[in-house]
Amino acid sequence: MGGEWGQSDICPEAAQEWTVQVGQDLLVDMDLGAITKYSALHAKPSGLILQYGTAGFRTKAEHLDHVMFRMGLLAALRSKQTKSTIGVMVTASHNPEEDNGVKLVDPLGEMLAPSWEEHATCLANAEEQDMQRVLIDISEKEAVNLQQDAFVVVGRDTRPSSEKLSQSVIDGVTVLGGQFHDYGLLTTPQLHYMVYCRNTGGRYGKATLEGYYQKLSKAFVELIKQASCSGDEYRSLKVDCANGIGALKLREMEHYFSQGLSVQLFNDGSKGKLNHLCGADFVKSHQKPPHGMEIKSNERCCSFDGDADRIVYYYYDADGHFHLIDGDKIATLISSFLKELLVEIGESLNIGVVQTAYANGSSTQYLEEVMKVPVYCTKTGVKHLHHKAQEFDIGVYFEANGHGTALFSTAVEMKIKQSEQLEEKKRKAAKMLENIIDLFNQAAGDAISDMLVIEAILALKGLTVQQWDALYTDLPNRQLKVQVADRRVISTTNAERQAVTPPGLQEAINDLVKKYKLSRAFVRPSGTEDVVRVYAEADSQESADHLAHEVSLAVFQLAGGIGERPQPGF
Ligand code: NG1
Ligand code: ZN
Repeated sequence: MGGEWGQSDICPEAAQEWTVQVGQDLLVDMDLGAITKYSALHAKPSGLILQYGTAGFRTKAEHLDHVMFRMGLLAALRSKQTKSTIGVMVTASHNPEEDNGVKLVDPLGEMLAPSWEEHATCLANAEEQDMQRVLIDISEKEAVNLQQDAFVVVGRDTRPSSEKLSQSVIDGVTVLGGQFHDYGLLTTPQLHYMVYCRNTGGRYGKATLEGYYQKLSKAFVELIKQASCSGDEYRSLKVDCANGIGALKLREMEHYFSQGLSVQLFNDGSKGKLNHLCGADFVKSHQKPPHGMEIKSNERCCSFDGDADRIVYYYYDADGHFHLIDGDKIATLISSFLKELLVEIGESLNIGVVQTAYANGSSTQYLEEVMKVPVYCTKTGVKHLHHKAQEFDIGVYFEANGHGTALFSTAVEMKIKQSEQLEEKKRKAAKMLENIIDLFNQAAGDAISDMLVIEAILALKGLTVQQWDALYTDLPNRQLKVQVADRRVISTTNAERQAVTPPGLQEAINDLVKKYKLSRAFVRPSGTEDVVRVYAEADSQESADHLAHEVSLAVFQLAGGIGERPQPGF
């Protein structure tokens, strides 16, 4: 779009002001007339303020049209600045079907850089008449060469609102002269994968769904071939797809890997509502199985979340008890396996596990004391974990909710290349590691990829789901939400494990924690919902529940609780 300044709808006073404020070049390079015209078609409801949170913008879908258009604009700017393909994903993950959201994906498939998150918030919240100024400010601050080409790839989940909203993103990209590729329906991690492939000249893989399916399935089938028959011999798995995109993509993919694993899909979107009484978030937070799935004792089952970037496993034992295997136990299985492989290859490469404050205390203890693997704690949100994991030769990161992956440094890849000269046993282990690396989605936590990694490891180690679960016993825990007038009154430190404000809150939590054995509790404002989250663990479920309730009351009293006081019982 090479239009000129001052066309159609821009008010002359504003035009004058711009001419003084911004260099002539910017005026020529940005078709402000077109931006104004299109922006009016995606008008911002006046007064609406949103924050680029832990995973982008998220709220009721009907409030998001202007945000989508503006994130299209921003993605085009980011693409021009980085001279790379940028991704935009339209999804609200595990949130209810009526919600939606958007996040930008940076060149190596990573979450958007923090300074650009701030730009995103400013741009999304600018009132209509200020939007252009904010856009130009960002371009100036970030020294964006507007003549540079822009390329943006777009993906969306299965929400009814997603198709129209992704079209608004595309409107934003094109009004800044950007090119785009609309992948249509994709899981969030598939979009991250596409961005990574496109910006690494195809070295990571082919930026198509076929490329993704083939890369992962080939690695998986190779691994399974090396497994001797023990553990759960007939490899089959029940998958709850949260009535979301995971069902569509797993169905497309299953025939690629069916010789190694047979999957049975539930909550595939043909009847139920997205994330309603099912999916990884439901199973993890309620610590019970999803609706719509029949489970026999000792059957291995897993749940994806609504955009298939999280996974948790579970089963019923012979006595009818439900066992949840969450992200912590997944990280333990994976890091133990990788560590053993390194030992077999005889390499001194380092390995680290990254968790958040939500990691169960037993998992941290097991990793540090039994596995002798160093563990690090970061703030909630995968971008923090991902960043920390990049510091290791092999960095395994998982949130307790099942969002995570493993990252491998170039040093690891070099060692594998050199393994040709090694003796047979070491060479075999190196080959295994090579396939495991291919099977992980290193751009983002990925339910499909993680599921195949877990299935491969269980097969290779000859482990049943019960044996995996028995690695350690989780401390009973409870998560609650408290409504407050303004959750920003709570600030935290020490990777969110301690509250700094409001005054007196941390002291109150300390006193409560002292009343219980093996206990721990913390609070933090959510980055995706307008609530304060409370976490507590203790030696029994009753104690964890009591502690969580007492901490909720402290939050309610000291941090401006609104509505009904938290009630005991769950
Ligand atoms: P918030 O709402 O900031 O707690 C939640 C999850 C995060 C992360 C994001 C993005 C918990 C306690 N929090 O963030 O781990 O996954 O959503 O989806 O599970
Ligand atoms: Zn998700």
